[in-house]
Amino acid sequence: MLIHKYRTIRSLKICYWGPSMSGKTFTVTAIKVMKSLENPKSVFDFVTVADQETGRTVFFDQAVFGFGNKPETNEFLFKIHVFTTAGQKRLKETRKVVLQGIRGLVLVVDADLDNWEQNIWSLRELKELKGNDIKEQKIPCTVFVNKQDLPWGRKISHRHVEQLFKAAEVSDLFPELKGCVFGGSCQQARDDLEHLLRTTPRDLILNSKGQLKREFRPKSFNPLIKSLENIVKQVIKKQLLEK
Ligand SMILES: Nc1nc2c(ncn2[C@@H]2O[C@H](COP(=O)(O)OP(=O)(O)OP(=O)(O)O)[C@@H](O)[C@H]2O)c(=O)[nH]1
Ligand SMILES: [Mg+2]
Repeated sequence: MLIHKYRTIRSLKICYWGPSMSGKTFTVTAIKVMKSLENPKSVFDFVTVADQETGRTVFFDQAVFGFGNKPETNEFLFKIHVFTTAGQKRLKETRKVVLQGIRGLVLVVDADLDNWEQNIWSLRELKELKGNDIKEQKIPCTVFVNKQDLPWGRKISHRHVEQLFKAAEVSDLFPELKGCVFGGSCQQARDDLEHLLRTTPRDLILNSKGQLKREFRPKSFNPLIKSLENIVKQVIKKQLLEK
């Protein structure tokens, strides 16, 4: 019965939201790379459109990932469409478009203390553009506090998220943050993966199908992947309860 219910779920759209240069594109790219290494079939699509000079997103990035392996098949129960917004202030109109039809949000916080105000600005804009829908439809979120590789004294951690949400006056939109806040660094994740691939023999880290064995996934990838897996679980649970 449960499987039957799952089949009725169509594509689910998740949006990564946060200020420019907070690491949205980097995070989704890192997840795509790890999923491709562990199970290439779980990545259906990946498109990123960036300004050639600055590397900043000009419209959005899109990735389509498979989630929930059907037992003993190569198929997935869910196709998750992941979008990142273009964070630059001048691209507000594109963000409005990307927000349409979202079922869940990953709020990417820039841990650099110098960017505290940018985080506030970005959260306030989310409230302005989508606040009513988030409240009425109870759109869930996870929070990924990126750039934890920055030195102490220059960064905020996952413990400061409540304070940040209060300052941005968005606490009412996301009242239940417990267990949904993850701190990590996509730069660290990339460095750790590079180090693994450079220093460890392939036949040790790859299985007979040429896929990266799960136990070799660098730990630094976990907060990135968990913030997505957690929102996917929240969204699916919500959809099932609503049916
Ligand atoms: N130190 C550090 N820097 C990071 C990290 N993640 C991202 N950055 C820096 O931030 C830059 C921008 O990252 P992107 O992923 O392109 O940022 P974005 O949020 O997609 O930016 P927009 O597309 O403009 O919205 C990177 O090139 C890095 O220099 C991190 O974990 N640690
Ligand atoms: Mg981007």
